[in-house]
Amino acid sequence: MKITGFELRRIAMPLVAPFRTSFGIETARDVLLVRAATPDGDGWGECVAMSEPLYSPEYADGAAQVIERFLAPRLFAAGDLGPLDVARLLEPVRGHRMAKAALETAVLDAWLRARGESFGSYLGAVRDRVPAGVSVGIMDSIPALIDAVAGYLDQGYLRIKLKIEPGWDVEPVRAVRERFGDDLLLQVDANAAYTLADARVLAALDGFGLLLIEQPLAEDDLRQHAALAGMIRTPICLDESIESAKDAADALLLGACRIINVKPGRVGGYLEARRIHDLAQAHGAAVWCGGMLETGLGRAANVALAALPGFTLPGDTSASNRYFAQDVTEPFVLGPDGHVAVPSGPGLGVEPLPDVLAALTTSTTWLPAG
Ligand code: NPG
Repeated sequence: MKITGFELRRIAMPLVAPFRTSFGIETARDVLLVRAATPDGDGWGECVAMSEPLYSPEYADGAAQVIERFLAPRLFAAGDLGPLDVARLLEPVRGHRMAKAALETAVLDAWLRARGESFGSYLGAVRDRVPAGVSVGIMDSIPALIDAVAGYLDQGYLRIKLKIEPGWDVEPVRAVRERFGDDLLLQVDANAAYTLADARVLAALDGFGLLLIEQPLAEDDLRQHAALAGMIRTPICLDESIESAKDAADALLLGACRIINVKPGRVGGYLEARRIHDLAQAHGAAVWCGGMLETGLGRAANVALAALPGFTLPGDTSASNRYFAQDVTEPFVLGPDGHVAVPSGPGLGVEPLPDVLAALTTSTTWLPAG
């Protein structure tokens, strides 16, 4: 396939409510979109890097720059290419997985659209809809948290993830359990906010029947996660620590986690995400699909990935209106059964709405091939 150029487009998406995690508060999503232009049509990739390097070292301005200066030129120099070539061609550039993932996704989308095949079909989806979980940010008070959770359960979400940090952990979990009962599928996410010295607080969560605790410790410490696993009963799930299938293999072999949150952007793309799925399945470990406040473009691909057979836990694959009053595509909606439909059209199966895209765009840069 011939790529004639990449368009880098920045869009500003206001959030319906501030989203607070242990690493910061988001009030708007500053998104970098990549459009791959080919003679047979376009493909889209969404870069999940945030505007600041707080969740990971990548950030949107840096991703745009590394694509422009180092990544796109490597793809242009290769001439004709397919989606399986992208990671190999970009491999000499260290890191920058979110930037690489956006390029690979745009190429894969263009390629699949030209072939008339959907992301789900290509990746190996076995379901046409996926159960939706929702991530609930840190709140100012327990009553505000209870109201937020009640609202999401009324909408039909099947699983609740509470963001936690030191000082906002046992009490909010206890309050949600007491109010909504033991049957609620409940998990927590610390975004690396604790140390091994906090093991007693983390063990205090054992009594609440959580599905998992996500990324309690620092991203670069698999061994301490393995040690923590011996001190608490709640299964450990890793997110930030897993940047590749190799990391996943290390973590599973070390006993650092029993579950993996697969975020395609964090691991360099959907093809590496599928490798992690395959590896975890072979190892008997569960995976689920994470989210990074994606627009409908990124959400479409995530929902397709979440439909693979090893994705046995509900993901952060919520409806568009969890975050945005106006999505850039037709919105993803929560069905009455708490599921989101997997798009079946070619490629991502969704298109940016031209007027909405234009209204949200803050800048565009055209990178021509050759
Ligand atoms: O539903 O898209 C979503 C967001 C789910 O909590 C969520 N994401 O740590 O997993 C996370 C968190 C996140 C958001 C991480 C934005 C990084 C950026």
